[in-house]
Amino acid sequence: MNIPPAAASAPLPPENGGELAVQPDSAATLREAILRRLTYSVGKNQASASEYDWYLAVVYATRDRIVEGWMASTNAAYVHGPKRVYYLSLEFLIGRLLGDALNNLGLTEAMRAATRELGVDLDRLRTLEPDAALGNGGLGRLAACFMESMATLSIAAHGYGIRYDHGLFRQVLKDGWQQEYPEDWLALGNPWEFKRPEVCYRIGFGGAVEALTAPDGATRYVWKPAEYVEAIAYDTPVVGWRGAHVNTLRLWSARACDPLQLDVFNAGDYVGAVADKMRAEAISKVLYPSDETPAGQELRLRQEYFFASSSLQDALRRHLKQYQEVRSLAEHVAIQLNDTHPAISVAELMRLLVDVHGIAWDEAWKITQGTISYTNHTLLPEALESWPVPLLERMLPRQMQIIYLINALHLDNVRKSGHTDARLIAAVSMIDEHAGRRVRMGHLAFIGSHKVNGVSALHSKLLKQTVFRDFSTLYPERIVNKTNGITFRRWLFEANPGLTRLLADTVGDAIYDNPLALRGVAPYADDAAFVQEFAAVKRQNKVALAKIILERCHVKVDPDALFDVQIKRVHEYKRQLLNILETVALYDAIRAQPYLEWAPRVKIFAGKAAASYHQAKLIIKLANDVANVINADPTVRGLLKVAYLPNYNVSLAESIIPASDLSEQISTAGMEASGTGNMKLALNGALTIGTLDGANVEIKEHVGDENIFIFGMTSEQVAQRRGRGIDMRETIARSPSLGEVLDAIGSGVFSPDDPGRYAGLVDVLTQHDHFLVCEDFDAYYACQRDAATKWLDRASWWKSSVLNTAGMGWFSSDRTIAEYADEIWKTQTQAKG
Ligand code: NBG
Repeated sequence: MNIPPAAASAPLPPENGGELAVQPDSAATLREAILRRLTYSVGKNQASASEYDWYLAVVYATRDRIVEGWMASTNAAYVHGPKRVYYLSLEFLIGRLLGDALNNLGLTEAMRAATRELGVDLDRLRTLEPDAALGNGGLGRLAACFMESMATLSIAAHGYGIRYDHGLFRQVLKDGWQQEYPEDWLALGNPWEFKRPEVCYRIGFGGAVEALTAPDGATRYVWKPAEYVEAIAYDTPVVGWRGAHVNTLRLWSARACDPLQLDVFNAGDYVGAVADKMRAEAISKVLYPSDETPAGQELRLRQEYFFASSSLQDALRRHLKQYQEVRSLAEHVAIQLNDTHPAISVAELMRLLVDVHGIAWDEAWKITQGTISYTNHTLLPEALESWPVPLLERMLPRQMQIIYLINALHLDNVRKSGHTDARLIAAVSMIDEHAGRRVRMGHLAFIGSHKVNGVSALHSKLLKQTVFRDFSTLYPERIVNKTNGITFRRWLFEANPGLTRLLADTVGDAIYDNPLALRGVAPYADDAAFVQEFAAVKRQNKVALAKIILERCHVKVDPDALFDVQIKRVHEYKRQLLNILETVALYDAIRAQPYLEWAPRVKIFAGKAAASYHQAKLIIKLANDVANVINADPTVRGLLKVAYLPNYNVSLAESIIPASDLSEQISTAGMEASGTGNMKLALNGALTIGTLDGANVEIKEHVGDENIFIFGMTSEQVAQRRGRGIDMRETIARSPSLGEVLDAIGSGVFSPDDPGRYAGLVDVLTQHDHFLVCEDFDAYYACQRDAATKWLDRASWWKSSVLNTAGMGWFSSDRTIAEYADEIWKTQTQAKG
């Protein structure tokens, strides 16, 4: 085969769109490769090939270039024995892979040329790839960024998750109401993955535990599950920057052990014959929605155990193959639990070590704690998982026994260390006795880990003060911080090739490998020629987004207006409502004082609400109702437009982010663990308007106080304000503008078809404003006016915009991963290239 190995000893030329060096023969080689794949893998010739056939041929040709590097990386891990990292995550929000793969292999331009010669357009083909939406939001996207950074840093890592048949739902806005439709990313197959039917584990559920006495008098516990499901592996190679290292994302699909019950089928009950199969395979059918009601919880727990057990069995198998014994696991393996979803791993690893591999309890516990670490992603009480004890007892009886024993030993230790206070003991127990007995998965993950981390400095501090306060007293060294990051390959190089080119032309190619090199752009913030080009790139991106807005929202927007964006999951704590109220207040002000110099503004929203989250869906409807009224009002004279882009996903984010001027990060302080959209937007030159929450605090430190708009209560003030009650009548009485806005919304100005639609919503804001929208309103409104003033002084705006891009290098996920590697996993990273 004349395919060059992906592993490059010399750095490949930078490849980021535009006029980049293309090896004259590489386009020709690629063209041949595409044609070969079109013939032999797709089974078509040029004359009969559809666009999708071409897409497949291009993916296969690209994938071929990854595979040899993949094998080399996989073999190297067996030969050199670096510590392996297993990243266990129930979500991977990958988006599209073709752009990523080409970019990281340095083949974008060669492929563009090759496809052009074949009469097809690469950019068009890229849009045919469905978004792999195996996640709900930031947590899943973080896992995807981390996979790419781990490959870039040549860490021998595997991602483990579930291959959901249906990822996050497709959002349609019907008359402004969110409707959910199943997403079908696998409908046309998935050319990136390799099915590994031989990698198959039997996962048990239910049944009973038998205690057997061995000849030496020791007791052994044998779990006899009532039911088994098979976990089948599907592997996707993840190529790092410059193709130097390739890791594996292994996703599990559930399969019934028996395809059907033949006797039932032969008796004529065709549906009954496949009932067991349906039940088994339901495990990997759909991504579990976040913020969901208790319904379907049992299935969720089955998902968690299914993927935790198969991943651990697989990791142990690999370890045994390499080292022939399991005792050295903690020395060679680090397992990272992405939130509590995989927390049952603590009990399962103990079961595998003790029951299956015959390791004594105490040693097994040392191994488990030495291997596992856990990342917490939220302080929201409703998102802290716990499972009813009876459910665990029924579904996972042996694991429940193990949890009880872990808990008993843990509480013994607490007492022995002199803490006998009943409140503390109850607080650190793994069993919550309050509302029916429940197992606290966060506690289990904490106890089973050697390190626990939060995802921004503020979040980690609050973790120590709130959710894990008592644990933090008992184990002061355990909680550490790892501020999130984003992969610049996707969120700068691929999403914004124009800006990338300008940055590289200005400060050199170092930016491709060293994100901190972006600092070199800072001196150009006052350079008129540079700023003009910087602004021109932004404008071009805004023209492209304006086209998308016109197509999808039927709203015409002016690319020279300020693009003010809030793109994220819709949740009350993220306060899209605050943004909508400000929009209405601005609308009123523009009409009341038309003679003032208003900064023309487009408010852009995108985001999905959990299907069962009625309040969030009502907020989406309100944004759309407000948009309809404002967009249709001639007295506004185009000074304000509102657009709600439907079906927010990774690919849409890649179009919106490079075109944004102002980034809304306005959560109630103390509630957003980190945020990562805030980083993507600032990197692309958007100025943040935000509260001192999550990573906003650190963004402020890196871009400078002059270049960010901070408003509102701090997390301490939020706690104090809530302590005084959350009835806002007095607050509203003090703010005439807010009062008017609430009256207008509550009385149906924006919903003439149903004037009472928002009365309840306004009542909640007035009397039970848990997220303190009203309390922060005036500060937010004033801060928005500051932003508008700055926008009108364009030189000042662009200066801040450039300084945002220049200051964001630290937020590369390479930095985050290097910190995990050094301080938590104790594994080596390798320089890129
Ligand atoms: C989310 C937080 C975000 C954070 C991401 C990634 C969950 C449970 N948490 O603020 O809300 O950026 O995790 O850490 O989805």
